[in-house]
Amino acid sequence: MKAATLSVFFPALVSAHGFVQQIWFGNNLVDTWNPYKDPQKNPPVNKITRIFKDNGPVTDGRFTTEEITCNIGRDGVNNIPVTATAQVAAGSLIKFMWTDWQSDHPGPILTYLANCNGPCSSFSGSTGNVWVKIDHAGYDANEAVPWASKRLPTQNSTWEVQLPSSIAPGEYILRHEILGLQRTNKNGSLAQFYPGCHQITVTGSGTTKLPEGIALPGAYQPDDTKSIFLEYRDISATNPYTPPGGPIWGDGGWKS
Ligand SMILES: *[C@@H]1O[C@H](CO)[C@@H](O)[C@H](O)[C@H]1NC(C)=O
Ligand SMILES: *[C@@H]1O[C@H](CO)[C@@H](O)[C@H](O)[C@H]1NC(C)=O
Ligand SMILES: [Cu+2]
Repeated sequence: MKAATLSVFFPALVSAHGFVQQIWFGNNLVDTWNPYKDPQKNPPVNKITRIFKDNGPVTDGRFTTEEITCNIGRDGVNNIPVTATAQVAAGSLIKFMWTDWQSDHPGPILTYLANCNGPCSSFSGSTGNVWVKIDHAGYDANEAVPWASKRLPTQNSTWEVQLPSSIAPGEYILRHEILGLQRTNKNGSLAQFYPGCHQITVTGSGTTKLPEGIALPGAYQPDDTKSIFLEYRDISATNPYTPPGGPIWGDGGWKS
């Protein structure tokens, strides 16, 4: 009874799902799209985050569609560009502040950049190999809590990523995502992707262009038993995990 009442008022806190509610861009804290507060606002808010409908995941049957690009939109309309961007210097430390993240979602945390090649307000991101991974963490046996997403509750639901310092100024989408593997065992249960797209204007004097990356939708496939459909309890120091989306790129080029 009490839990049901609470869930009406605090859906993000009670449910075992989540989204990024604020981001530190260097010393600048920016509120991102809140699907429980922002739709009601009048006049409408203009946040840096492409609108998504709730704190739930993009699951099987959906993650091969454009819903994976920037999460599931409202009223069946996906991946609509916004006009706002957050200004951030190349090389800055970015801190993604998730809603209170429950520890029952073992899996990787992934962050990508796409160059909007002009204003992000006229760039989709749903086609082409435009997504370049700049950070990922999966299962690290050297950590006290090996799964990246299970470490979130131990660090105030915060995840830090360094922007490459060599990238050319301009508008980019910063796409940050958790994949929950708790139900992706061999019996065909559900993968849970929690992506979000945040539009940024990178400043600085860098000259490096992003290389070719991966396509979303496209790179995540239902026959992927290496990174998406597996029994997470089988992963260990001797049976390592490979996050989906390929290698990481940054200053100095491609890394593992
Ligand atoms: C922890 O996260 C909350 C919510 O995002 C934030 O308000 C608070 O400042 C954070 N605390 C620290 C120490 O970073
Ligand atoms: C998968 O299904 C089989 C047959 O129903 C069952 O024996 C097995 O325990 C299940 N495995 C998992 C990981 O749930
Ligand atoms: Cu969940």
